[in-house]
This record gives sequence, C-alpha cells and structure tokens, in this order.
Amino acid sequence: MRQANGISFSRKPQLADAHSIAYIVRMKRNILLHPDPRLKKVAKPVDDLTDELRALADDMLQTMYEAPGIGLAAPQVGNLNRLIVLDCVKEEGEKPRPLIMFNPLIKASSDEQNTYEEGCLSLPDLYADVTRPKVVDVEWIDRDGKLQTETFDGLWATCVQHEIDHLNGKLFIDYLKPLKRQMMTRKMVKLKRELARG
Ligand code: K1U
Ligand code: ZN
Repeated sequence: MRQANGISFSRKPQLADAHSIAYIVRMKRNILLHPDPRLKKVAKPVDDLTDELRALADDMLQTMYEAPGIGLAAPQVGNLNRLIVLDCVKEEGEKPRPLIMFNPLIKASSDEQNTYEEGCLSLPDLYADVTRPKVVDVEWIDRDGKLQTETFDGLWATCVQHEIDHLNGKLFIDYLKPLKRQMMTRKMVKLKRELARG
C-alpha cells in the first residue's frame, strides 16, 4: 500500500485487475459507488418488519461476505431503510457472527477514542484513518423483531458507527480534511468512468 497526503491506497485499479474491484460485478446485490446521490440520503426507520425486508437483510449479508467486507448498510445497495448488517470476526476458523440490525441506535458512546484505518465498499481500495468513540452501546431490532442491546468495542464499535453513518448519508471520507476527501472523490470519479467504458 502506498501513502500520499496521509491517505493510503493501493495502486491504481485497472479493469484487468480482477481481484481489486471484482466485487462490483459478482455479488448478490450491486453496491453503489461514491459519488452517488443515493449515498447522501437519510434512510427512514423500519416500522413494519416484512418478509421482504428480511430477504433484503439476508441478501445484504451474502453480498457483504462475497465482497468481502465486515459491514454493509441498506443505502449502499440502493435501499433507504434503516438496516445494517455486520460481522467483524476476521480470524480464519473462528465462528462467524452475522448481525442484522433494523433501526440501530447508539445509546451511549465512550469518551475514549479509537483510530482505525477505515475502508468502504462504496470506495474500493481507498483507506484513511478515522477517529471515533472506542466503545458504544447500541440498541436495535433483530431479524425476529426482538429489541436487542449490546456494548461494542474495538473494530465492532468502529464498524457499527461506520454503518449507522451510512444510514445518515455520511461516509468515512466526510471525517477527512477537504483536500483528502476531494482526492478520494476524484479517484472514484475516474474509476467509475473507467468501469462505464468497460
Ligand atoms: O460499509 C462498508 O462499506 C463496509 C466496510 C466496513 C468497515 C470497514 C473498516 C472500518 C469500518 C467499517 C468494509 O467492510 S471495507 C472492507 C474491509 O474492511 C475488510 C474486508 C475484508 C476483510 C477485512 C476487512
Ligand atoms: Zn462504508
């Protein structure tokens, strides 16, 4: 990975570079790429947990694993419901822990902060340090319609905050200085142009 202006990124993605952007074309659901106005919208609360929404959640988990990623928010697949999925178990051989959260809400955040080099499936191959509360208490409705609460720490806390940001139309690059954000946006515009050309 190279460094420029504090942003780390891998070499320029080539269309022939199947592994770096392959997930854009081989997933259960397509993931929207920044810049896209749909990624800037605020998602609406789920008040009726239908089978259609459960199916969407299942598709999102499959899409997240296929990408691969550790989280995904409904706006990233073009759906504006407050729904996120995540599984931050990264160790080979460790049991997966898929979580489906409808209407996730942060009830409390620690004063202690944590800096993590974040990525986003809507900005493939681009990473930057983001500082967020280290521990968060989250409340959500699970797939069975039951209210759940849990305290998340470390990567899980970072990921759940990143996904809830997506529900509020916010991307991790919105935490960066304007110049870095513009650089990343320009790279994405270029990538999207190359993908459109085929
Ligand atoms: O929301 C997304 O776009 C998913 C994103 C979640 C995330 C990553 C890092 C910090 C906070 C939130 C990703 O999953 S990017 C891919 C990624 O981080 C990863 C992929 C495979 C293995 C491990 C991590
Ligand atoms: Zn993201």
